[in-house]
Amino acid sequence: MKITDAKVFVASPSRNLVTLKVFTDAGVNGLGDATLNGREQAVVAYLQEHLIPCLIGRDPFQTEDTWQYFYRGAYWRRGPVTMAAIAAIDVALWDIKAKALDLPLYQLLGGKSRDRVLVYCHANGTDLEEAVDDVGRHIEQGYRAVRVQSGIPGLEAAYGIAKDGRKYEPATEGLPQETVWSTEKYLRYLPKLLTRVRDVYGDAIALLHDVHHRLTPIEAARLGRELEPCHLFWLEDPVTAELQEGFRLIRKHTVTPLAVGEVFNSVYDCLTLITEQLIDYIRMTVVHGGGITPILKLAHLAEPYHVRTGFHGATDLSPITMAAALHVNTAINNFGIQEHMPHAALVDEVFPHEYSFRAGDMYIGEKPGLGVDYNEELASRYPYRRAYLPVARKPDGTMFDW
Ligand code: GCO
Ligand code: MG
Repeated sequence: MKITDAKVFVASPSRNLVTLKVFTDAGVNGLGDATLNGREQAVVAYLQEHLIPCLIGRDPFQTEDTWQYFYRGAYWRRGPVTMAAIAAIDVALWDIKAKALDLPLYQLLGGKSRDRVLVYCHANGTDLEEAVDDVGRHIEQGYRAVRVQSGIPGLEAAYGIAKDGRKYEPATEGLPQETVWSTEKYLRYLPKLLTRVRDVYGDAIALLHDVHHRLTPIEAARLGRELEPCHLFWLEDPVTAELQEGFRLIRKHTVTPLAVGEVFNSVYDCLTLITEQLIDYIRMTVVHGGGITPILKLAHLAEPYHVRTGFHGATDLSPITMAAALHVNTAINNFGIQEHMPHAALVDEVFPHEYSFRAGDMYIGEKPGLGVDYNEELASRYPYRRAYLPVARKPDGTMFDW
């Protein structure tokens, strides 16, 4: 079998999504997600100008060699743009291989290790009461694991909070939205929020919270310690993670479980975190981590260190990435949890898929390949619109981490 062509589609069916379709001489096609929120066109150019010309004529079954060709074979390597582009190709090739063999993808990754995949949802509110109520609404929908975010008293905008009854979507058109962040206000408020949620809903629900990279290690250590009575499933991205050694300090002071990695794009970003058991859950996912080939290796590396997976699953990861993640989650032993932020109905229409949600779990289905299609005609009615993620500043104007 030979690859004959590859096309990149950029569409905005309620949000920007970049999709790669790879064609073969056997008539089997594969799909890959290449979306990098707020930087979409950089990945498009990387694919069209630099990778696709080298892809034509290759054997789609050689997933390992093709991955190494684009990663190891490149002098300038790593980084989110490069790795999202390589991921799109890798996933499309796995899709082709599984379709050609007439098997659901998970069968090629180790077969079934579980029947269903536990997911967590996002509950949020502009204040404590709203957030507490929203947790209840999600429990009613069947979720057994809930991430809670809330507006912070004294701050106008906070990460993860929906406005005007709409679903939360951080990227907006126009120039980047400027938000103000205060660590002091956040640290004073957060334990009250999570203590309240735990009191209202009891012990049976898994509770999660995303700090979104905004604390220093010692601040994160304080927060983790104060949250210990709440028995969180995890505290996510407590600090920016360029400095892996920073986690030693957090770990020394708290037993609150830690999750990190949605912005990672290489195993080297988390080698210390894993081998020194400084985290409990690794969140690097298929699209930003370079594809199924490296994510599978990462999961296997993490297994003996008691680190489980908790892949990123926000709406900027298309249904192709969700399906790929579910296949990996189904096959590996050290699966922990999967993030589930439902896509808009229009996105689900553009990407008809076999996976489904029931009573707090996702089910992957048995269709050959990934089990996702792409409705090109429908997508073409929604052209790309430039959008940016917000930026954050401290109250005195100093640039900060969003
Ligand atoms: C999460 C993430 C997202 C990111 C978003 C950026 O835990 O789901 O933090 O909400 O902010 O994916 O594009
Ligand atoms: Mg996050």
